[in-house]
Amino acid sequence: MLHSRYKEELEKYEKLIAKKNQKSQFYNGIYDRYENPVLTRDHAPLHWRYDLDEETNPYFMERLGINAVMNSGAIELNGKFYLVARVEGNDRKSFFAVAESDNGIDGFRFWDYPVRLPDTCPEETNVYDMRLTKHEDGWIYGVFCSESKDTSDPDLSAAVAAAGIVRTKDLVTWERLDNLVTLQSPQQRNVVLHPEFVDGKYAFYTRPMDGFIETGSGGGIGFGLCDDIEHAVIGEEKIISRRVYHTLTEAKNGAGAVPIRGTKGWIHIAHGVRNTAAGLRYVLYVFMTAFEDPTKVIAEPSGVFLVPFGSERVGDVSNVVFTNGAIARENGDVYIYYASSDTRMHVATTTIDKLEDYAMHTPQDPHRSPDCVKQRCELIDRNLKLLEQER
Ligand code: M1P
Repeated sequence: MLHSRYKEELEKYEKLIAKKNQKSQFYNGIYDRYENPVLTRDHAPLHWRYDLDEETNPYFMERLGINAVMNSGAIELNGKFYLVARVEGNDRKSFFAVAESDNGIDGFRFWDYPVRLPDTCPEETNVYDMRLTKHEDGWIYGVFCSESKDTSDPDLSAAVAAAGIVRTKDLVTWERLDNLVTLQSPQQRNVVLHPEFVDGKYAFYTRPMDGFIETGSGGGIGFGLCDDIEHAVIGEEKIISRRVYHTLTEAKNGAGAVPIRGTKGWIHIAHGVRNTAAGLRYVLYVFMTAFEDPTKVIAEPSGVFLVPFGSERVGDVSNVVFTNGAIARENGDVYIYYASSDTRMHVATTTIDKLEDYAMHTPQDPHRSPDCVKQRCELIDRNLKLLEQER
């Protein structure tokens, strides 16, 4: 028999899903932030978490709790907004689940069942952070981190990260392809498939790593081509967004959302990591690459694009923002989905025009304090002159 407590909890749940979201007071001219997260662990349906039967669950306890809902791939299909979220159970294992909304800023509701990925890798322990690419070959690809225990290392935390690849036409049925092989790099995370063929080949943004956590000799975000997506092998990886001393990418960086086709080039929203006394701090940054050569950086605005803000700063892994999905609509609107502190999902909205203006007209990092002061004084000079004229 259905537990008597179910109705009460369902009312709370439906109230959460129906809660309207609105732009917050935050202003920087680049994007708008919103008051509420778009997905949290409380968005996980009750029937994923509770045994609803009074007989087998007399205290109406959560039997399979959800700990966090975060790093989500994003796609628009037939006018609807879909997030393929990383849902983390109380057991620390992540899985993927599709949440759907009519407007992209509120009303996200998970489908009844999580994604059931074909189980083709017996050694795989965890999967997370899927990037969804609507490829010009007609498929929707999901590229995600496939994590396994490193059995060659007695350290209990030693693991191996690889890029898993799946494809679908409808987000319901998924075909698993071979994991990506990168001949130059022992491990990979934050791999993103470019939406178009480059020189007739599939193109990936990679993040070469020596180990599971440390990128080591991996110099930044790489780029490589492969002939066969079903058995993807990349020979050469060329670093296109390099880690730089005393910048936000000093410790690591990684590709984020699938690059957005702008009017002047590809717009990349990536993450950068630096080490601090409080641990690693993850922020977002932007760069642009050329249409004719996606390995050529054409705009590198200095500094952070989006940082953990206010309550976003606290969570399971505090001081983190991370994106692996954005939706660019035909009318030029852009919805950037980002997780805060590995705990919940938010949206920030902007436009392709604004992103390009930001990328092209934010000055570059001069890399030294005296030059930064010079850069700022030039801005102040121009502004004070203008204010004087207007007086
Ligand atoms: O905990 C922060 C993020 O850490 C990893 O990112 P990276 O590989 O750049 O260190 C990812 O595991 C990501 O899921 C997580 O949000």
